Amino acid sequence: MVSGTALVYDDEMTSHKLLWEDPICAIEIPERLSSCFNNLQRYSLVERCLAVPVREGTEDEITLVHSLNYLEVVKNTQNMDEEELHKVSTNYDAVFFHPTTYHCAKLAVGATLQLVDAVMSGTTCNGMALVRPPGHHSQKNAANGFCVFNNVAIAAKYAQRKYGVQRVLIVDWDVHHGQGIQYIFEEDPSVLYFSWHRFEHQRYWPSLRESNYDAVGRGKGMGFNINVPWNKIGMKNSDYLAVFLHVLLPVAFEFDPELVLVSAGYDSGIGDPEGQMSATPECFAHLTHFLMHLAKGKLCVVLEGGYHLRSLSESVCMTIKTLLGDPLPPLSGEMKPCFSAIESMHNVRAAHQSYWKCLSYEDLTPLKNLSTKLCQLEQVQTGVPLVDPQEAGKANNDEATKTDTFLELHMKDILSLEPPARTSVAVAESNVDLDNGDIDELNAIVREFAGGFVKEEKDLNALRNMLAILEKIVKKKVTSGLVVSRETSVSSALALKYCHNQRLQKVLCIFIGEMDMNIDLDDGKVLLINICGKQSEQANTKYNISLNWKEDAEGNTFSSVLFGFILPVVYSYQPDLMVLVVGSNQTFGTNGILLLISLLHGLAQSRIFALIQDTEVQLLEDISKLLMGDISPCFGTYTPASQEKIQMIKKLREQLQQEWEMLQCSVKVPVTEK
Ligand code: X5A
Ligand code: ZN
Repeated sequence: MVSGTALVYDDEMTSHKLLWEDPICAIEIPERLSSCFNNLQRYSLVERCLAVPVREGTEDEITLVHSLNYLEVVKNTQNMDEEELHKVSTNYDAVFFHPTTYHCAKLAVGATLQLVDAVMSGTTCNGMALVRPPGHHSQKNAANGFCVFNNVAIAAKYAQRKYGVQRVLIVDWDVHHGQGIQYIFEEDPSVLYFSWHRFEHQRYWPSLRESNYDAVGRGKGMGFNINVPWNKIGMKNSDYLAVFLHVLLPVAFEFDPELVLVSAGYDSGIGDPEGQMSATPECFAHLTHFLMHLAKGKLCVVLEGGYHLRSLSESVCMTIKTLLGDPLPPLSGEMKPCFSAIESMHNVRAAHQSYWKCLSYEDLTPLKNLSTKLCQLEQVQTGVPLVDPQEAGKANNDEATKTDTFLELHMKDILSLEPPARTSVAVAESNVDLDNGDIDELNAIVREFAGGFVKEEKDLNALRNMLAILEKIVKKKVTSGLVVSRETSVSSALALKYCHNQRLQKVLCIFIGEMDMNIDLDDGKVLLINICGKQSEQANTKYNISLNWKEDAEGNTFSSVLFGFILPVVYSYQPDLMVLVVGSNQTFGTNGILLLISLLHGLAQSRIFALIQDTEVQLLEDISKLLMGDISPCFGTYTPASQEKIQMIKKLREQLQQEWEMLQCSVKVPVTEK
């Protein structure tokens, strides 16, 4: 298995800087890079990565995307004086040149390609390149928006040429639209480009018609360009998560890329003066974690924007920690997308439903009257007071300091939750170390709740050992545990009872297979999701959900139910502990179970207690390897789910989206408006 994380960085890229007064470009400063690196050092993350040296990108590499003519223009800036540099800069929108810009821009390209080489050659599994100047706005013939050469676009073409990669996914989580990348791959179905961006009905820079959701690509590339416009500022963790679950991930799993590149701008994070969004650093850990499940983990993250130094550098650290395999802090904030985000998702899903099987059968019509459009009209009518630029500058400064203070505390909070050593694996027959006092307590629970089942000393021993493992998780001595059971229904009921006695507030129990026992649900303290091949007679309720799912023999259809239903529900619930049971007659398939467990690592600080039926020998081996981090994810080839399955997910979403709000991804349009 390939492991390890590459870090590509060189402080030479800090020499490119703005030499004159320009309020628009003033935020793209060298400290953006150095503060990221310093913070990585503070968290001792640098030494955990493989240091990969930078190099200059060659002319052949740069012209994979840019014209020779434009390359010459940039090259000529090397020997210019300030006046000439200023003059060339004014030929472009929001760009500055410095005598070292050409060199730095070549290093930014080369650093990105070094990262692609490390990952594609199998030297490391994933990695990040910290580069300046950024790339995603630059175009064949033009610099734009602080960007000179399009690092990520060049990397995609390079990987295709050098390694024969067929499909590349580019995820652009920068708060600006990477129109440069869109233009370059618009007609190319081999590169899927996804971008979310502040849009505000085209009022926000770069204010392009083609940044809207209906720009889906052209010619053969139709369906391979996904734009999610944000029509409001203040988007938060749950809005970003919802778009990943309901738009990007289902499509990305269907696309099945062989390499994932991230245009990683952190101006979409809290405190950024450009983005004005509210996503906190751990949100980027979750976004990264999701993407690590594609392309056999081949993930290259490349810095783009990000202008609040503290927010930027904390978010970069969260990204790299996640690439290294550290457990994820829980995602903070209310788990409910805002209405404007739901409208955006609705429209993107509508625009793409004819291109992607995972979105077909949705029967969505794009919304014409967006709620935010009305708001803006009202604002115009009532006359919004004009802001004095000096006052606005002060307000911005206050905001930035407020975010500094907030992040100082917030990072301490979320990182103090770091779980202990990883996994304790035990089979039921083995003896587990117990403190003397605990034995009596555990014996008592077993007698009380499973007395009828215990026929021999062996059974008693097995259940007691199971509880001992569970206890280690509850008392935070280990992160996860695995137990083999002869009778999963009895064991899981007992385990849940134990959790209840321990006063755990929220336990998620996912039971895969046939459950032949009623688990007594204490309202809200347990959320039970039963996945089995049989239709349940009982109607679904908020805390007791039954999913009838039979995985097809070949391929995987489970990603649709994972992203479309299970994860939204589970993220809405935010459990403290997860109990995963694999009983007999499971119909979810090994790959489905492995992907589920792997994705659940983003919740409950990775605390997973797995209970496996003793007949499932192969699964037992795979799950224990997965829990110990010994296998890299590979979840079988995507097979589109049947119409019945997608209709079922849609129905479940409609049924439960008032209770579990992360399920919301479309707007009910009154019949009169259709
Ligand atoms: C890379 C990046 C932003 C340019 C903003 C110009 N560019 N107003 O974030
Ligand atoms: Zn940006």
